[in-house]
Amino acid sequence: MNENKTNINWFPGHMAKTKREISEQLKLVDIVYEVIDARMPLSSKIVDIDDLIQDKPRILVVTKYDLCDQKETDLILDWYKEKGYFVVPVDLMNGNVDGLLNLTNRIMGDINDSRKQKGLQERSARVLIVGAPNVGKSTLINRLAGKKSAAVGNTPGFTKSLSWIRINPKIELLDTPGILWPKMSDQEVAKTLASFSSIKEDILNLDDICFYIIKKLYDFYPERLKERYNIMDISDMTLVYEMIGKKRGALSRGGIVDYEKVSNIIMNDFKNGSFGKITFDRLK
Ligand SMILES: Nc1nc2c(ncn2[C@@H]2O[C@H](COP(=O)(O)OP(=O)(O)OP(=O)(O)O)[C@@H](O)[C@H]2O)c(=O)[nH]1
Ligand SMILES: [Mg+2]
Repeated sequence: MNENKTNINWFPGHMAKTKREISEQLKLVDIVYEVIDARMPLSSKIVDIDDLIQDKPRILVVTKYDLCDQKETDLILDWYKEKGYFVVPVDLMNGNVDGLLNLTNRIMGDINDSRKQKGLQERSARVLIVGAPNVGKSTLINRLAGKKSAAVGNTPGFTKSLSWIRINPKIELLDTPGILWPKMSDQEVAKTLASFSSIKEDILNLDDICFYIIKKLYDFYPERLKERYNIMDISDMTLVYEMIGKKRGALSRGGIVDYEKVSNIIMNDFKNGSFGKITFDRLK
């Protein structure tokens, strides 16, 4: 198996550029939707987002709620709520986004009240979506915009012209989401993100991610690991791989277990939801 890759390069220059672009865009927006993944509501959170969006009202939009272990995820969402966040879980595949739209209108109502007091006109809410890779930003935009979406024109005076999509008479959305990075320097966070494909598999090696997935399943969902692979002890990962390889026929010529095939089996099973609804984060 491959040796551990311990140092991850997060391209700080690229990150700084993205942040600069987002802070430019922020001048034009009223409300930020910060998108996080319900299966990793802590790990997929952008760490230094508060500096970036400062006092803009923000809603934590928790996507993939249909895929998470709701009991565990709700504990973390309650904790966010206690800290004063607006939190809206969504299932973008089957559910609706009415709760998110209603909350947006409510927040914008307050903004418009204070605009009126200053003698300014009421206006529609301008929303910017930010979040880590693969958390569902584009799906959210498409879901909000629906079929009746139409670009409402570019904002002048900006180097890259921005397109706004009108969601309804009261809400407009910036059509390109801002992609930001969570706390990748933390190996645990990086591996959780890799497990749910929020960072590319080639950044961390596949065996490391699979070991991590097996370990997390063992810690949090041991009965499911037992059910699928008949594994009850993970003290020796080589044995774990042997078991899975034999059980699933991942053998090379001569009947020797093919470790690479086993890693692919684990990853595919995990991605296909074979272990059921899962949440990998826990409050400390
Ligand atoms: N089951 C389920 N899948 C979702 C949900 N939201 C998004 N997805 C899936 O998650 C994957 C990533 O969604 P995208 O919308 O492309 O994510 P993104 O944040 O735009 O990703 P990048 O553009 O790569 O940063 C897609 O396969 C979506 O179908 C959800 O609420 N439930
Ligand atoms: Mg996208």
